Amino acid sequence: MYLEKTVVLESTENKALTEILDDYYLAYLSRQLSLLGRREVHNGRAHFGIFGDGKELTQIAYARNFRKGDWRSGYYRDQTFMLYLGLLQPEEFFAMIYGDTDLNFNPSTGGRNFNNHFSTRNIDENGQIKDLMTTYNSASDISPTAGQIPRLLGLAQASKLVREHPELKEKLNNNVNGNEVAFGSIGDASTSEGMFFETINAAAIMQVPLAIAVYDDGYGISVPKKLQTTKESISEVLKGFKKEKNTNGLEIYTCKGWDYEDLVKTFEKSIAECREKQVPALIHVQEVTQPLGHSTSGSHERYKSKERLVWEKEFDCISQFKKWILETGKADEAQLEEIEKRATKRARQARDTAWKHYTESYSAETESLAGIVSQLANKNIKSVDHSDEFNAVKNKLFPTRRALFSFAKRLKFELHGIDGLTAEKEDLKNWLGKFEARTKVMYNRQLHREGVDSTLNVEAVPVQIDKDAPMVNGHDILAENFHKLFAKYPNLVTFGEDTGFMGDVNQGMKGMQEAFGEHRVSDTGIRETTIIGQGVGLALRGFRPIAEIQYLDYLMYGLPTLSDDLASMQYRTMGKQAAPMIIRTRGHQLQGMWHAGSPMQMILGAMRGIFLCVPRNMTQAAGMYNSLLEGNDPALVIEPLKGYNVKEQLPSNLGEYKVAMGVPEVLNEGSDVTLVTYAWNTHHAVKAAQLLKELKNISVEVIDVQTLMPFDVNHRIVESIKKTNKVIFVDEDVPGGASAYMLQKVIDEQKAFNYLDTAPVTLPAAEHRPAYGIDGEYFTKPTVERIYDAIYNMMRETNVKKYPPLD
Ligand SMILES: Cc1ncc(C[n+]2csc(CCOP(=O)(O)OP(=O)(O)O)c2C)c(N)n1
Ligand SMILES: [Mg+2]
Repeated sequence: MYLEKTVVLESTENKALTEILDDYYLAYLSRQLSLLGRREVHNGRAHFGIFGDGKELTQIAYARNFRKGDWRSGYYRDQTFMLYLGLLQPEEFFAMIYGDTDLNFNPSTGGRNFNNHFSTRNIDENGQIKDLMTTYNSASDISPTAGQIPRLLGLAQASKLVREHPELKEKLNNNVNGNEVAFGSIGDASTSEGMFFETINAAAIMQVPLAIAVYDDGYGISVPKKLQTTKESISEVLKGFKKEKNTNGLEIYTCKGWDYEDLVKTFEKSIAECREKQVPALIHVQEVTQPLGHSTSGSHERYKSKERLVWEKEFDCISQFKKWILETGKADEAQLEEIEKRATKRARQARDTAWKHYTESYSAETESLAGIVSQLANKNIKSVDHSDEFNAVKNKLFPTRRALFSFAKRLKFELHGIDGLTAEKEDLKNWLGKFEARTKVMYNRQLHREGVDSTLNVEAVPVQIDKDAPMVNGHDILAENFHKLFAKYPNLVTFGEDTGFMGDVNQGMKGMQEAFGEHRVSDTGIRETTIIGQGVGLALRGFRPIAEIQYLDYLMYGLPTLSDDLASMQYRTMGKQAAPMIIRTRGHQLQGMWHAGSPMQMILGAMRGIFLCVPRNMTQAAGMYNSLLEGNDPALVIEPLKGYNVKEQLPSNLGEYKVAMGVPEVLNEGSDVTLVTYAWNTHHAVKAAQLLKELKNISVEVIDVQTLMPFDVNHRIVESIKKTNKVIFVDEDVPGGASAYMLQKVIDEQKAFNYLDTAPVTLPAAEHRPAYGIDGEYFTKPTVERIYDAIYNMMRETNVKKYPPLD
């Protein structure tokens, strides 16, 4: 616990007393931090702040029960919880508000995330997830309300899996012991979110050690409980979930946020039972206050009634705690005053240290820029003397990199037209280069794993097909390959709708549950958000989960968790946290508005940070799974729905061969037009290429990108265009969707524009969803004939004589 202990006393009674006074110190310190933090924003030394005032006692009582190996997944009010465990230092509290980018000083966010968004490391620089039983652990916080809840399911499930299968312990490098609890926290209003209810239901069914404390301060910003929660009470609402004798369900507890004894008792009991029996617990902490209002962005006097404000003052948990200490004679006024003084001093010191650290981090760069500005001033040329503007930037109360960089860039623009000043121009150029490189590290790196565990490092291993290889259904290749993977990786688990008993709706997991057990291959309810959450939590604790979403069109139900949590995890923690999970789904084509969609643009836009694999057949899909399990990047694999019952040759090195990420494959060599595509359209493309060759002697180079994220890392496509001078992008997303993404990558990033002799073409699906049936699909999506038309017309553009109109 982070504290300067009051006095160390011997007897049990005295120990309890010391603990109480320590708690008072911590609650008071935390409140001072909130007060000072708010002031920093209002003084203009920080942009924004959100604090945990009013919730101090609740969190102390909650954190008391946290053990090494446990996991927290909470929200922005949890500063006292984190202080109690020593996971937050007062200095760091301020460093977060200022946005200090020094990861040593601001380890939770490195300046990337809001203040009070906490995290601990779960992965080391070598990509090893380990030693989690020796530390207090916290998933990294996100701002979307209730977004922290789905992952609790996986964090808790990991304990259950290991308790029931102790042999897993060793396979997880002893990162999970089986007795750990996943501690969640959420505001009362955020329980209105669907993902909260979905998680409660799943946890109550699965019976996992998950505790959720609801901090009920009666408001979600300004909107009161009566508009948020039925009967104005989440514990009342959830009564139907309550565990009865011989049923599954949830234990529900209530207590009051200003009553220290009640809080301590309730949390002790609820967490002990949750830990021992692995029954989820909901602790509804009522009558909580929010003395400083929601955040620094507003004032609660605007929407709280006078009576409420009076009540909040009286029932402030620290005032009530003090009253109780005095009334029960545990300490006198003078003792408490001494504690208060000490806490206030500590908070101020922390603020000053953090501010100094933040501002000094600018010193070297500011000074070297000052040198350039004064060199210019010494030239005695009025137009190049920018000392005054520079001093204004330098003396800003709140220094920012933006102000410095913007000044330096503009200075560069100004000097550009002026003759001479060679040395100064060179110095400025160097300054800008160095500054930008440093800023990039601070803000633009770590979207994906960058060390030895980057999946980009996994090299391709060719698939081996023996001469007499049998032709089997696509799903058999997947199933046999998964069989090898489950044997090879003892921490591999999979789950989803119909994944377990049935082996998924398309039989890719056929026989897996029988072979590897229900704990590793399991069914879930229909609940895409928490299927993803389950994966995130399990991956954080060292499992390798494959979370199955039954069809690509239903990925949308899991999208918030994929986008807000999984995709941003690596980035928002600067690589300190990774959840290397695979999302397995299937889609693109198979007749039906919600069974044939290909919403790639949605994924490309919302899921940067997650690899996107788009195999054209099951041999390729299996090779992708083989690669992904060797790296630590999360990935989505979309198996082509039409391919399960198509025959493929059975490889002889299943589980071994690998597809390199971001490396396209040329399926058909050609010299007239480059056709770039992926997934099922590769088949249409190859057929169209054959037909064009046969009928018109047009030679098409067909390129399968294999993965959309990463995309053609070695710029293979532009090499093809250098030869053909024409490019067409074919896919079955909406116009302006993934085809436009590929176009941007190739034309803009790979600079293919210089090599084109006709306009680049995109051939996507129609704007609407794919209509039902063979015809509905045919007249919505790209086809062999449409590809033929498009390519012929491109040829015609450069040689009208040779290629007369098709009609
Ligand atoms: C999905 C989403 N919607 C809206 C918001 C904006 N927002 C931030 S906090 C908040 C209120 C949350 O209230 P509550 O859950 O009671 O927590 P409290 O702040 O009162 O502790 C809202 C609406 C958000 N962050 N995320
Ligand atoms: Mg609230």
